[in-house]
Amino acid sequence: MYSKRKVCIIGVPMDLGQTRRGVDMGPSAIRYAGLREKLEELNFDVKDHGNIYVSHYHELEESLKNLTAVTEVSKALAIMVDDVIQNGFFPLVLGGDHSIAIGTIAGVTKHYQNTGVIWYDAHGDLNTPKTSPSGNIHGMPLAVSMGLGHEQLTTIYERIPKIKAENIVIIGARSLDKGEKELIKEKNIKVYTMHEVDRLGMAAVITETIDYLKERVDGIHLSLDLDSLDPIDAPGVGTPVVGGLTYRESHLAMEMLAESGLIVSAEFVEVNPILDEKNKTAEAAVALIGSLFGEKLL
Ligand code: EXY
Ligand code: MN
Ligand code: MN
Ligand code: MN
Repeated sequence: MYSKRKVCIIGVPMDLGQTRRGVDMGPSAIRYAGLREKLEELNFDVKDHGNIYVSHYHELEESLKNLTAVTEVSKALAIMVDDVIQNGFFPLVLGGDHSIAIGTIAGVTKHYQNTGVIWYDAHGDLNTPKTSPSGNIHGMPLAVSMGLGHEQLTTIYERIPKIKAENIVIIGARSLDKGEKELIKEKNIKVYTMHEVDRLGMAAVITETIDYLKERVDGIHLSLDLDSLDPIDAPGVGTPVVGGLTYRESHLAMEMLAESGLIVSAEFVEVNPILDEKNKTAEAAVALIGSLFGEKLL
């Protein structure tokens, strides 16, 4: 079990799960925005494992774009996350595009009987090769973590429990494909789209999420895609969608999750500095991480 005060940063400069170059620089942008300083200010024992090796973009003929390379990175990341938890650290993974969640979640689930997942994202990332409109693997990681999708991706790590549909909560969705909507209905996955967030308010959404998960899971993984925020607050992402979560709603969400004590691992993904306004999106990521790790306003 990880200790509550030891955090290990892992960078994954992954841009192969989608086609917009630049998101491989996300880990550097987040570090440059003061991640380590923030965590040390909060009295955490911080270790930085550096970056997982990611090969350069290759034009290979594969059924899913860069399938082989994404598979290799996912395996290496799963091993590192597994090892970090084994050594008592909280794994804090920096993307890179959202395909990295395949590796992060595989490494985390080895340590829990029932891992919960909070998918904080404008998208569902629930596509399979059959339903994907793009063939981009960053639109598939949550389906893969449920055991649905290309066999090369769903078997990247030794026998690990797949994420159960009833242990997933998606927050911030506002761009779901037809196949994803069908899967959500078929598997009865709990989703708070922007409609529910607007109607209920973020405090109620997080309270309901914690109540829904806490009886069933022995730890929650937070997978936060910066495109969950409105592009006004997070312009530097590869697939921006208007009408998103505000900066303050997201801080409240992180502050409440910190209070719950249920978050055992986290990843912050899709920061693309090339598309950003200065380093605004990476700075938002660091600020939200601060709230997730207990930073108080007063
Ligand atoms: N649903 C679309 C697709 O599968 O191609 C767009 C996915 C965007 C994924 C970003 C990481 O959240
Ligand atoms: Mn190369
Ligand atoms: Mn995503
Ligand atoms: Mn997204």
